[in-house]
Amino acid sequence: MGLGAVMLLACALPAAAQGFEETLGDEITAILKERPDAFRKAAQEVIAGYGRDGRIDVAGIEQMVAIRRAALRATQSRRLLLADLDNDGTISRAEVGAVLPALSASQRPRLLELHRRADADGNGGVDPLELRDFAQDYAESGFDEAKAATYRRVMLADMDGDGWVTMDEVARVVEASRMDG
Ligand SMILES: [Ca+2]
Ligand SMILES: [Ca+2]
Repeated sequence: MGLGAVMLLACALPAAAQGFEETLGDEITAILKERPDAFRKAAQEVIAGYGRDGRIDVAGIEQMVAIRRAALRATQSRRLLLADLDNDGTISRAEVGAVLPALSASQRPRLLELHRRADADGNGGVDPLELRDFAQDYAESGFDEAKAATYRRVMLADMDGDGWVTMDEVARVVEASRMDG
Protein backbone atom coordinates (compact mmCIF):
# COMPACT_ATOMS: atom_id res chain seq x y z
CA MET A 1 0.00 0.00 0.00
CA GLY A 2 1.52 3.33 -1.05
CA LEU A 3 1.64 6.46 1.03
CA GLY A 4 -1.10 8.00 -1.07
CA ALA A 5 -3.51 5.17 -0.31
CA VAL A 6 -2.77 5.38 3.41
CA MET A 7 -3.42 9.11 3.44
CA LEU A 8 -6.60 8.56 1.46
CA LEU A 9 -7.82 6.02 4.02
CA ALA A 10 -6.92 8.29 6.90
CA CYS A 11 -8.93 11.10 5.38
CA ALA A 12 -11.82 9.00 4.14
CA LEU A 13 -13.85 8.77 7.35
CA PRO A 14 -13.95 12.42 8.41
CA ALA A 15 -14.47 13.50 4.81
CA ALA A 16 -17.42 11.16 4.36
CA ALA A 17 -18.94 12.30 7.63
CA GLN A 18 -18.54 15.93 6.73
CA GLY A 19 -20.07 15.43 3.31
CA PHE A 20 -22.95 13.56 4.83
CA GLU A 21 -24.72 16.58 6.32
CA GLU A 22 -24.24 18.57 3.14
CA THR A 23 -25.55 15.79 0.90
CA LEU A 24 -28.49 14.71 2.99
CA GLY A 25 -29.83 17.94 4.37
CA ASP A 26 -31.24 18.82 7.78
CA GLU A 27 -34.42 16.77 7.67
CA ILE A 28 -32.96 13.29 7.32
CA THR A 29 -29.93 14.17 9.42
CA ALA A 30 -32.23 14.99 12.33
CA ILE A 31 -34.31 11.85 11.82
CA LEU A 32 -31.27 9.61 11.61
CA LYS A 33 -29.74 11.10 14.73
CA GLU A 34 -32.90 10.65 16.76
CA ARG A 35 -34.37 7.42 15.43
CA PRO A 36 -32.05 5.59 13.01
CA ASP A 37 -33.65 2.22 13.76
CA ALA A 38 -37.16 3.51 13.08
CA PHE A 39 -35.95 4.88 9.76
CA ARG A 40 -34.34 1.57 8.83
CA LYS A 41 -37.44 -0.35 9.90
CA ALA A 42 -39.75 1.84 7.81
CA ALA A 43 -37.45 1.40 4.81
CA GLN A 44 -37.31 -2.35 5.30
CA GLU A 45 -41.08 -2.60 5.54
CA VAL A 46 -41.75 -0.53 2.45
CA ILE A 47 -39.03 -2.15 0.31
CA ALA A 48 -39.75 -5.74 1.33
CA GLY A 49 -43.51 -5.38 1.19
CA TYR A 50 -44.10 -2.99 -1.67
CA GLY A 51 -40.84 -2.60 -3.56
CA ARG A 52 -39.59 -4.14 -6.76
CA ASP A 53 -36.21 -5.86 -7.13
CA GLY A 54 -35.22 -4.81 -3.61
CA ARG A 55 -35.87 -1.12 -4.12
CA ILE A 56 -38.66 1.41 -3.81
CA ASP A 57 -39.61 4.66 -5.55
CA VAL A 58 -42.11 7.44 -4.82
CA ALA A 59 -44.88 5.64 -6.71
CA GLY A 60 -44.26 2.46 -4.71
CA ILE A 61 -44.57 4.31 -1.42
CA GLU A 62 -47.80 6.00 -2.52
CA GLN A 63 -49.06 2.58 -3.58
CA MET A 64 -48.31 1.29 -0.10
CA VAL A 65 -50.20 4.17 1.52
CA ALA A 66 -53.18 3.50 -0.77
CA ILE A 67 -53.13 -0.25 -0.08
CA ARG A 68 -52.95 0.17 3.67
CA ARG A 69 -55.77 2.72 3.69
CA ALA A 70 -57.95 0.55 1.42
CA ALA A 71 -57.50 -2.34 3.85
CA LEU A 72 -58.65 -0.16 6.74
CA ARG A 73 -61.64 1.11 4.74
CA ALA A 74 -62.62 -2.47 3.90
CA THR A 75 -62.39 -3.48 7.56
CA GLN A 76 -64.59 -0.63 8.70
CA SER A 77 -67.14 -0.99 5.86
CA ARG A 78 -67.47 -4.69 6.53
CA ARG A 79 -68.53 -4.06 10.13
CA LEU A 80 -71.65 -2.28 8.85
CA LEU A 81 -72.20 -4.22 5.62
CA LEU A 82 -72.73 -7.35 7.72
CA ALA A 83 -76.12 -5.79 8.48
CA ASP A 84 -77.07 -4.91 4.89
CA LEU A 85 -79.44 -7.84 4.76
CA ASP A 86 -81.17 -6.92 1.48
CA ASN A 87 -77.87 -5.92 -0.19
CA ASP A 88 -79.17 -2.57 -1.43
CA GLY A 89 -76.02 -0.81 -0.21
CA THR A 90 -77.82 1.03 2.61
CA ILE A 91 -77.80 -0.20 6.18
CA SER A 92 -81.17 0.70 7.65
CA ARG A 93 -82.08 0.92 11.30
CA ALA A 94 -84.46 -2.03 10.83
CA GLU A 95 -81.66 -4.16 9.40
CA VAL A 96 -79.42 -3.34 12.34
CA GLY A 97 -82.29 -4.26 14.66
CA ALA A 98 -82.72 -7.58 12.89
CA VAL A 99 -79.03 -8.45 13.21
CA LEU A 100 -78.56 -7.47 16.86
CA PRO A 101 -79.97 -10.68 18.43
CA ALA A 102 -77.39 -12.73 16.53
CA LEU A 103 -74.54 -10.72 18.02
CA SER A 104 -72.77 -11.12 21.34
CA ALA A 105 -73.53 -8.75 24.20
CA SER A 106 -70.34 -6.81 23.53
CA GLN A 107 -70.84 -6.61 19.75
CA ARG A 108 -74.35 -5.12 20.00
CA PRO A 109 -73.47 -1.68 21.38
CA ARG A 110 -70.52 -1.55 19.00
CA LEU A 111 -72.71 -2.01 15.92
CA LEU A 112 -75.28 0.50 17.21
CA GLU A 113 -72.53 3.03 17.86
CA LEU A 114 -70.94 2.50 14.43
CA HIS A 115 -74.33 2.84 12.73
CA ARG A 116 -75.16 6.03 14.62
CA ARG A 117 -71.80 7.62 13.78
CA ALA A 118 -71.85 6.58 10.13
CA ASP A 119 -75.34 7.98 9.60
CA ALA A 120 -74.09 11.50 8.99
CA ASP A 121 -77.44 13.06 8.12
CA GLY A 122 -79.21 11.18 10.89
CA ASN A 123 -82.02 9.83 8.70
CA GLY A 124 -81.71 6.33 10.13
CA GLY A 125 -79.97 4.73 7.18
CA VAL A 126 -76.29 4.54 6.28
CA ASP A 127 -76.23 4.98 2.51
CA PRO A 128 -73.26 4.09 0.29
CA LEU A 129 -71.83 7.63 0.34
CA GLU A 130 -72.06 7.85 4.12
CA LEU A 131 -70.45 4.43 4.39
CA ARG A 132 -67.64 5.46 2.07
CA ASP A 133 -66.91 8.67 4.00
CA PHE A 134 -67.10 6.86 7.33
CA ALA A 135 -64.66 4.20 6.13
CA GLN A 136 -62.38 6.88 4.71
CA ASP A 137 -62.28 8.75 8.04
CA TYR A 138 -61.33 5.51 9.75
CA ALA A 139 -58.55 4.84 7.24
CA GLU A 140 -57.19 8.36 7.48
CA SER A 141 -56.99 8.23 11.26
CA GLY A 142 -55.64 4.65 11.31
CA PHE A 143 -53.02 5.42 8.68
CA ASP A 144 -52.69 9.17 9.06
CA GLU A 145 -50.51 11.70 7.28
CA ALA A 146 -47.83 11.54 9.97
CA LYS A 147 -47.56 7.79 9.44
CA ALA A 148 -47.50 8.21 5.67
CA ALA A 149 -44.75 10.82 6.07
CA THR A 150 -42.62 8.28 7.94
CA TYR A 151 -42.64 6.07 4.84
CA ARG A 152 -42.35 8.94 2.37
CA ARG A 153 -39.17 10.05 4.12
CA VAL A 154 -37.51 6.79 3.07
CA MET A 155 -36.93 8.53 -0.28
CA LEU A 156 -34.52 10.89 1.50
CA ALA A 157 -32.02 8.01 1.44
CA ASP A 158 -31.81 8.17 -2.37
CA MET A 159 -28.12 9.01 -2.30
CA ASP A 160 -27.40 8.59 -6.01
CA GLY A 161 -30.55 10.48 -6.99
CA ASP A 162 -31.85 7.84 -9.41
CA GLY A 163 -35.37 7.94 -7.93
CA TRP A 164 -35.02 4.59 -6.17
CA VAL A 165 -33.98 3.68 -2.64
CA THR A 166 -32.29 0.35 -1.89
CA MET A 167 -31.57 -1.17 1.54
CA ASP A 168 -27.92 -0.63 0.70
CA GLU A 169 -28.49 3.12 0.48
CA VAL A 170 -30.47 3.02 3.72
CA ALA A 171 -27.64 1.15 5.46
CA ARG A 172 -25.15 3.69 4.13
CA VAL A 173 -27.03 6.77 5.36
CA VAL A 174 -27.69 5.19 8.76
CA GLU A 175 -24.02 4.28 9.06
CA ALA A 176 -22.91 7.73 7.89
CA SER A 177 -25.13 9.39 10.50
CA ARG A 178 -23.54 7.24 13.24
CA MET A 179 -20.06 8.30 12.16
CA ASP A 180 -21.24 11.86 12.04
CA GLY A 181 -22.85 11.89 15.47
CA1 LIG B 1 -79.98 -2.55 3.17
CA1 LIG C 1 -77.96 8.58 6.38
